[in-house]
Amino acid sequence: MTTSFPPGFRWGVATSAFQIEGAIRSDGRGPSIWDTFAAVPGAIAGGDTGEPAADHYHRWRADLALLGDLGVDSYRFSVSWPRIQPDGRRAERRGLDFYRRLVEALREQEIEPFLTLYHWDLPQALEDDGGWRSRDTASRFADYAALVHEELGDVVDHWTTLNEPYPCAVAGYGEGRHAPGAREGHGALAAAHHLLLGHGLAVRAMRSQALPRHQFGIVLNQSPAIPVTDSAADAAAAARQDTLLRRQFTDPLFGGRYAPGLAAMFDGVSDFSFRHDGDLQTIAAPLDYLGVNYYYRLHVADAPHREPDPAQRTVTDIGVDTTRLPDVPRTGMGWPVEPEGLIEALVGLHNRYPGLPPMYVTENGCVYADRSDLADYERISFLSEHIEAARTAAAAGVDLRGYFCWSLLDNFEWAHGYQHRFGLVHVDYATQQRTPRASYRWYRDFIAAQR
Ligand code: IFM
Repeated sequence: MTTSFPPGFRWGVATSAFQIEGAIRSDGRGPSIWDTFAAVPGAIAGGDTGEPAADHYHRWRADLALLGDLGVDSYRFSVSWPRIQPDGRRAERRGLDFYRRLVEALREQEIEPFLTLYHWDLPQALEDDGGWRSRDTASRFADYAALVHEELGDVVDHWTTLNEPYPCAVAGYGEGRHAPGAREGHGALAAAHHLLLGHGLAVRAMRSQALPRHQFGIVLNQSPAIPVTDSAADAAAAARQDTLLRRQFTDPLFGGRYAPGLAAMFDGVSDFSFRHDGDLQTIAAPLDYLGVNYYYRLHVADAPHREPDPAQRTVTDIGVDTTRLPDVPRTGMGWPVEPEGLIEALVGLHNRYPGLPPMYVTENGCVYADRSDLADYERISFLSEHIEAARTAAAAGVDLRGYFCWSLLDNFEWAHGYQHRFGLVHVDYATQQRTPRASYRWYRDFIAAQR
């Protein structure tokens, strides 16, 4: 592999609060939408919940030792909103203190903290008031962001507002596959807008009290959509898929406009009155970085348009069939292994949006087996090929500043529960023993070779 990355390129790993912390009732934490969703029979595979996860809330010092041995210079993690504001409003000192201890210890190890404010764990109290359907949730998010930023701004420089608003909105409020489990079809569009508005309001609030060294960004999942044939119908279906998953977010953030075609995809059933004058300016305020999470491309075929069921409209009413995958290698999730998709994602963004801020690959990783596999050579191949793709994109002119592997530890994989293991480090959930996999040692040696 070619080993030249731009000077100062960051090497890291990523996690998120709900997926690793456990301790869902400790130190005043309030319930989140994922706690509520996990209690719904059948919502999560195996009936799994946010307990025990990797019990990181109690074992974080051991996990920081793993980071130190791995040799990463950066660590991307998220703050649990319901630890900080258990009811979405009142501040909980014990939650703030937990993250201060964590960040100060990272700094002692000379590991740069990349803090994400929202990785899907909305306080249930705010969902009870409408959740991301409600404009007020955007303001609540800005208040929360300002609070965390005020508390930790002396020790954290990299501030990410949202992780992947697409699944929050579409899987959460459109399809019901994720918390809060709402199947409201085009209602997902209002959720997506309010997430973006919350992002913009949060950046504005944090910038008003920021130090010059502070950087603000957002993380988006990017799955380029590829038509399965060269027919005009499949090409149009792929374009619709791209609009829904990517341009719904990137056009307002970096193009200063709402994605054209979004309304048409919903055949006039959608009401855009949730967009207010001035929102676009708030959302499109300049950022210091964009994080890209890349796992796979989507292979898209046109499908017959179904009339929306007024009681239960789902986003599949747009007539896109993503199930006809070509014959390519797949991961244990069934996701096609196509590192070239990472190049397409990064170069595509770079070309589409002049003035785009620098980018990081903020997540990339895989699962291959649901057994406890420590000799995970397939993961090593996957990571190696994707890192090479990142290098190719940087060589092609993309301003790429770093790469974060998903994930440090095995963790709670949302609706899949604990059956899928993304960790460089294996976690025995019964004993909480951590065992580094072959991929951990490979990544450690790879990072060392970059220095
Ligand atoms: O585990 C998730 C993460 O929370 C968000 N990005 C995708 C990962 C793998 O599915």
